[in-house]
Amino acid sequence: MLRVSEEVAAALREGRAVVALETSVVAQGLPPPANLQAARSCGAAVRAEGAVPAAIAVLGGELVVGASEAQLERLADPSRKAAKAGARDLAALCGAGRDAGTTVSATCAIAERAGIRLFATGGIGGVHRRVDPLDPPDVSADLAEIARRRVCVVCAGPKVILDLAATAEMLETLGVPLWGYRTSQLPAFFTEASGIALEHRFEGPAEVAAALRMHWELSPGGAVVAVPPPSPLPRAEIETALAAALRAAARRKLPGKEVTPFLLAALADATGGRTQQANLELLENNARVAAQIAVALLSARV
Ligand code: PSU
Ligand code: MN
Repeated sequence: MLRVSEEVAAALREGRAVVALETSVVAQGLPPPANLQAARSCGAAVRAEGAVPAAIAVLGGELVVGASEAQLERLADPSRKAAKAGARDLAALCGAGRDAGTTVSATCAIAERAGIRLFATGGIGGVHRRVDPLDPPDVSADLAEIARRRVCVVCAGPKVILDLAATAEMLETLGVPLWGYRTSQLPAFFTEASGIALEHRFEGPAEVAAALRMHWELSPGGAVVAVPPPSPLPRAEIETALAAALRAAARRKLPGKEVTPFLLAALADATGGRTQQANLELLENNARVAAQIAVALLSARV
């Protein structure tokens, strides 16, 4: 059912370290040329740590694991209008022969199926803030999917556009471990730490790998490793820009899937592109940490 690249298939067969990468960040999360740049720098960061990157995407109705440079270029081209795939969209998009970037939820589903245990992204989706209390609740499918897939998601916490405290609570409800990587506070994507305390902190890849091994003896589900961003932006400035962006999003009555890309683009505009630069840096950093954990995990079967 999966179209696995030769390189990724060989790595999995030989028991080498593999890191899944999502492509909604390429197709929807970042504009060109940053989107392709992000895909390339994450792939290179994974390789530099001795692991094999596996960019996951839907291309021409196939579930691709290990997208090529040409395939990434195709997803990064806005004129080709790739869809945004959550896990529940995969079967329909394949039936229709479409191209799509995979969100965290879709990437988790496909990575698990491929037997890939580590997955790096920027910031996970979560519980959205509500501007108008009459708006319907908007909770990213990422959370429920992480909960049911045997995948470790390495990220810089939930995206700062979200209700961070509610997202952390929801992960608790779903039984998803939320581990700080060299931090005791929940990171908040490209801003300074959230102030939300994390109960469990790890100092290096070997410790995370040992905890993952144990977790997967106890539970079939996923875990979240939250890594502070390398160049965080000041919280107050981002919150001010975000308040305006949230009001603009509410006025436009955007359909659910368009909310996250709209807010990220609005923050990039409001900060003269600084959020975008910080986003690129944290994506690459997360890819590096995920690769280190994937390598550390090789010393035991999971
Ligand atoms: N990380 C980024 N930028 C992004 C995303 C993650 O740095 O754009 C994507 C992920 O694919 C995530 C999705 O799954 O945004 C969440 O979208 P939503 O809130 O609509 O579920
Ligand atoms: Mn949503």
